[in-house]
Amino acid sequence: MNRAFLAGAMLATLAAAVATQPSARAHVVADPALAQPGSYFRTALRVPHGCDGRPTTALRVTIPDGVVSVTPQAKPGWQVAVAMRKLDRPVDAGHGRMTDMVPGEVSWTGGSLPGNLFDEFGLVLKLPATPGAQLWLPVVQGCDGGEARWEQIPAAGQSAHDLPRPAALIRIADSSGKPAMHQHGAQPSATMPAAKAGDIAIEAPFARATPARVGGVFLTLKNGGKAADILVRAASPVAEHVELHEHVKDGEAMRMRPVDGGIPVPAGGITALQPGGYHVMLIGLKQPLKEGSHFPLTLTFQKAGAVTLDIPVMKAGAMPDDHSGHSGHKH
Ligand SMILES: [Cu+2]
Repeated sequence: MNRAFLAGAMLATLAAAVATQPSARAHVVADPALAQPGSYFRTALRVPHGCDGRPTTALRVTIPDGVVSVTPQAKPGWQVAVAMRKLDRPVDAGHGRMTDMVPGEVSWTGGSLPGNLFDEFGLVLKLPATPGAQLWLPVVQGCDGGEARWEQIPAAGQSAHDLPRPAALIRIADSSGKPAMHQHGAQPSATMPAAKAGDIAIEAPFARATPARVGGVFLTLKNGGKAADILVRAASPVAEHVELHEHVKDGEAMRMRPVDGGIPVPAGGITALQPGGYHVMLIGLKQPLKEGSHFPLTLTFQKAGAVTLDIPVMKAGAMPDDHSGHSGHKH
């Protein structure tokens, strides 16, 4: 066999591989996709490209039955909306609260994502406590002069791989009792980022359980970038107000007060929000923070933008070293 022939054959194989790849990798998917039953689950819909090269200008996702609350990610340049829908009979929305209004659709509109770039649209969803369930999230990707409908749900015995336009999928871990992360072989650890916003990794977030109307959230911010950034704002649906606080010495006493101008995260540096120092203050809690529960918190950085993460509630008086940054685990 001569060299030119071999090279030609290899090129043909390569061309075939490239030609078949787009359908395999180009779907709109939820990532991560494996969740724990009943958890507040942070995921993102990844839009891998435009519609036939045209820019993406809208993304609409239908929220499946069993999801009682959703917090979408704020994205600069996009309007985000949650359309609610009314149920025939009320369901438990968590903490024993009953509701007949649940999220029906989340939409991001008004932006423009170039057809050759990808982006992610984040969501925190309160998932049903149904081990082994599959939640399909139909997505309509609107583009300049067209759309792509990712709405196909496989029938029994069918594989999503056989569908040209499958809906996004969230799988709820089975009843083995193991959290979803363990099933991927990953060990929870304090150095595993709970979330990332641009160059900022957010590690080991936790709140302390409290029966009071105020609570604190603690976490570590690591700036992997070459520019300093500032945590300018925090928000959560569990509290009426959320403030960024610091502890200062007032005579002999320590007192806390809102920080002036946000919490700095130096270029290449680490800023710890910990008891006795910087912290996120939840004021006017709508429910007591119960150990073992979770809630969403959105942090907004001046440069890195906004990110929503899931905050596990640890025992009253918990310190950063008490836990792994992963909910409910004691070591
Ligand atoms: Cu405070």
